[in-house]
Amino acid sequence: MPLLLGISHAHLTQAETFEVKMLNRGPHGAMAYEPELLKLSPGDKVKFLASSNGHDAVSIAGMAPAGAQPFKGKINEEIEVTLTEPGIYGIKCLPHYAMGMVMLIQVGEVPLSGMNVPADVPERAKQRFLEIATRAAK
Ligand SMILES: [Cu+2]
Repeated sequence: MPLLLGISHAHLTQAETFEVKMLNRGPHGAMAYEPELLKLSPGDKVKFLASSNGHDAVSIAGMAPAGAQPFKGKINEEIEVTLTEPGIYGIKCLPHYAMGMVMLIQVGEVPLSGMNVPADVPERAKQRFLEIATRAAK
C-alpha cells in the first residue's frame, strides 16, 4: 500500500489508485477518513477501506464539479471510484455525517479556496471541511 511514494515520474501519466481508511478515530478526532485530504490527477481512483466497522463513502451533492458521477457506498463496502472531472469533491459517511465524518478530494490543479460548502451541510461537517482546508494551507 505505500507503493505510491516511490513511483518514478515516468509513470505519472498512468492512473493511480489511492486508498482511504474509514476509521472510528483519526489523527484529528473521532469518525474520520484517513487521509482527510487527497490530491489526485483526473482519472485516478480512490478505494475506500473498511478499516473500522460501520462506515461508508458517499459523494456530497453540491460538492463535486459539473459532470462528476455521484457515488454511494454501502456500510462496510470497500468501493473504488474513478474521479475524472477536475474540481473539489466532498465525501461523507452517512451514519456519521452529523458528527463531521467528511473528507475532501482535489482533482487536478484546483485550489482549495474554491471549495463550495452547500448550506445544507451539517454544522460539524462544515467545521471539519474548514479544519481540513486550514491544515492543508499550513
Ligand atoms: Cu462513519
